[in-house]
Order: sequence, then structure tokens, then C-alpha cells
Amino acid sequence: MRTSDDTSTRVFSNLVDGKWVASSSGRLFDNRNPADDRDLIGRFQESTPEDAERAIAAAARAYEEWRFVPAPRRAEILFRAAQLIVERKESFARDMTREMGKVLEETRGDVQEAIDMTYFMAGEGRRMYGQTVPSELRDKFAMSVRQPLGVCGIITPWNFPMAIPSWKIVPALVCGNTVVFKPSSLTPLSAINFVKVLEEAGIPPGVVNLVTGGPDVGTVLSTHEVIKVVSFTGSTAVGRLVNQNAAPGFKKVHLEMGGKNIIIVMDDAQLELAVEGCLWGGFGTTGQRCTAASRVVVHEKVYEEFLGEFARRAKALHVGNGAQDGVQVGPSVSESQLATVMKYVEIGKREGATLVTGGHRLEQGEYARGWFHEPTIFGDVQPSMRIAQEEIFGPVVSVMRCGSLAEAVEIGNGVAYGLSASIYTRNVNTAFAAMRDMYTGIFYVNAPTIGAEVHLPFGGTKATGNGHREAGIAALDVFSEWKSIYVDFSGRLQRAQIDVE
Ligand code: UN1
Repeated sequence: MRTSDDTSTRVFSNLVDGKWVASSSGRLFDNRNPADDRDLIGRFQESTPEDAERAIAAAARAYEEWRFVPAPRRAEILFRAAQLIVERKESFARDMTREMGKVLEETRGDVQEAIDMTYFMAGEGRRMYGQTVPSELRDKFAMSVRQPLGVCGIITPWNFPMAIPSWKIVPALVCGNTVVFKPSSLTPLSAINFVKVLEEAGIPPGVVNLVTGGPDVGTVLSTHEVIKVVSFTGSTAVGRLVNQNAAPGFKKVHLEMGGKNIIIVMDDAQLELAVEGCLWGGFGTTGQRCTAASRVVVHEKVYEEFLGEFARRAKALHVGNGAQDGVQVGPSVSESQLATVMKYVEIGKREGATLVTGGHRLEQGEYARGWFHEPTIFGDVQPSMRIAQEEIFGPVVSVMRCGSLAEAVEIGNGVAYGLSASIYTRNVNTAFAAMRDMYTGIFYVNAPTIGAEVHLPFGGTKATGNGHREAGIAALDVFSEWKSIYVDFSGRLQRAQIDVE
């Protein structure tokens, strides 16, 4: 194992060309616990465009070797990495809760998702199926194979600090690409934990490079001519910028952006189950998932009953430091994220929605040093209200009424985004109609909008994405491109479409 930075000083480095190095800026940024801002987790490199360029150059050099390593051998390294994450799951989860706030049970899930993805993609090292098809000509052989593209720029958010990097980096590697990785500045420790595992598992120098901090790094990753693929998860505004930056160079761009996901509760739903699902979908991860159920539309026949129970249960959720037993909802990730939540609560009140429960920042006693907010539910929400249209990314759920499935679907689809949706019903016909008619990338029946598994495609329609999917074998399509190969063994000229007799 190569030595990395000295964590006892709590100063962390970039990884460039297999070496842990300081940024050329000489500057560091602080990473603090959102449950307690006195808790300084560490200081990380505030990187410059020059750091990013060095990392890209290293990745380009490493690509010339890595692409020739047989995919099953690349995969062996990834299997080892997965095993190392299994062994460190608890400590990685604790680091993650400390740096971004979600409760331990959920950070364990985040690390588990990285384990699952790494095992799944490592398995692809021995598959990566192409097609073998008959040729229309007699002595000719036809097939397609996946080829890597080169250096990939990976830009990831803070809400799934290990899972989402794994969704991108692992398929990139198994396909034979090399990587420059810029994690969110709110969760650099989880990124470093992941990259160190890859390094320790045997990923060669330069194949994975890590550059923390600074929006300028993202700009370099989305514009530099050597970068062939940019994979980004984050806000729609930044995703649009990444797309624009990458367009002149015809880069392959994979974007995974916002959501305004809906749970439909029909009058024949098992109400207790629906309430449970709405609590988990709306307030799990403090509502900070792209897949969060920030909208619920309830059939008018059961609206009052549902809302009463939903509010009662939301009020009883235990908010606190996610590292403590029994806490169900952690803080918002940062002061500015909390400010966004509070802004939307005001908007909801101004728009005339009924504040059913919550609505306040928590700042007394144990909450004094963190970014806590009450789980908040608005009722009587109109579908056109901003709280029903815009992504809030916090513990705020908007509840609406409908009179039929058709109306619920119209409300459901009536937003800019299309990531996830779900329905609670006991009627199989209703379930299948909703499954067909909700225009989203993910759909659930009798389960909330969160909980995607790593072996199916993940992503959304409309402003959520740009048509690509991550996870599942669909992820291979982002990080490889097809080459169709024809082998003529006739010893003469055979002409496709011409020699048809
Ligand atoms: C995200 O919200 O950005 O399906 C990812 C889920 C998780 C992944 C969420 N497995 O909610």
C-alpha cells in the first residue's frame, strides 16, 4: 500500500498520478459537521484549474496502459475494492454521518449501495456482452463490442457521498476508462475513503485521480478537450452549465439532476402502509434525495384520514444528530440548504397552502449548533404552487387532492422533472395504468419513490436527465461506445446491399 496523507493532522490531499499531493493554490477549506458546526472534520485541498489539468494529464497517460488490461483483470481489482468496503462499512458510515448528517442507518445503506454497485459492475468484467449476428453475406462474420472512450470527468453531489461516486467510477473503470473525480466540497472525506479503497485494491497510479474543491475544477472537467465523458449528478442549474460547457467539444454528457417525485394514494390503498411510505419517502435523508417524495396526491375520499395520520406520524419523528441512536431525521446538510427549506416554507404559506405540521427551524438546546428543521407538511396544496413544482431538497412535503387516477396522473406529470413516482392501491388495473402513464424513469407500486437497487437503470425524464441512465448495465452505455466489426473471410470483394442474389 502506498502511503497517503496523514489523517492525524486532519489535512487531506488530492490524488494525482498515484500520489497524494497538495493543491497548487496552497489553500484549504474546512469540512464541518452539519449537526454541530464546532466539529471540524478535516481540511481539504481547495484545488485550482492547474490541479485539474495535471490530473487530466495523468489520467490520459494511465489510459494508454489501463485500456489494455483485460476487463476480467480490471474487475478483479474491483472485487477486492468491494471486499475492502465491506470490511470498513461501519467506519465509512460514521464518517459520512459526521460530514453530511444523515442518520447512521442510512449512511450504512449508502456504503452498502457502493458495495453492491462495485460487486455488480465487477461482474460485468466477464460479461460486457456485445452482439454476434449473422451477416447478410455468406463468408462474413458480424459482431459488436464495447470500447472505452478515455478520460472521464466525474462530478458528484453530497447526498449520496459514496454510492453516487461508485455508480460512476466503477462502470467507467470496468469499461477501461480512467477518471478524474471531483466530489462535492461538503463530502470530500467519503470520497477520499472510497478512492483510498480503490488505490489499496490495486488500481494503478493515474487511473483514478481525485481533485477536491472549487467550481473552477468542474469547469475544467466539463471543457477540457482530453475529457471524453462527463458524468454529473447535482442541480438542474449546474447540470445545464455542464452540458453547455461540454457541447462544443462533443463530449458525451450524462446528467442526473432534480426531481419532484410524487406518491399517489388511491381510495383503495392500505392507508397505514401509504403513510409509512410517505414518511420514509418524504423525510428519509431529511428529504435530501433526488428521489424524495416531496409531493403526495391523495384521493379525496381518504384525504382527511390520510393527512391526519401522516401529520401525526411526522410530528413524532425524532430529529437530531444522525450519529445518535433513535434519531430518524438528521439536519440539512448546510446552512444554505436550511435557508432554502425555510424560504420554501414561507413561500408555501404565502401561496395559501395550509401548514399542517412543522414549519420551523429547530435551534434550541441540542439543535443550537446545527442546521435542523421540523418535518413539515403542507395540505390543500394546489398543483401549480411553487412548493408543488420546485425541488426543495429538504423535509417539506406538499399534499394535494385528486378525484380520480387520471387527475392524479395529470398532477403527477405536471412538473418539469421526471425521476420517480409511486402509487398505493390494491387494484391491479389501477396500478398497471399508473405504471404506464406516469412519465418517469422509475416507478413503484405500494412502495415510496426511494429505494432504487443498483442492477436496474437509474435516472429520469424531462429536466431530470438527458436520456442516459446510470446503474444496471445501462451504465455501461455511458462509459463505453459501440464498435461494429465485420470480418470478411471470403477472399474476394463481397458487397453489402449489392450482392443480394
Ligand atoms: C439520489 O437521491 O440522488 O433510490 C440517489 C434511492 C437511492 C439512491 C438515491 N438508492 O433513493
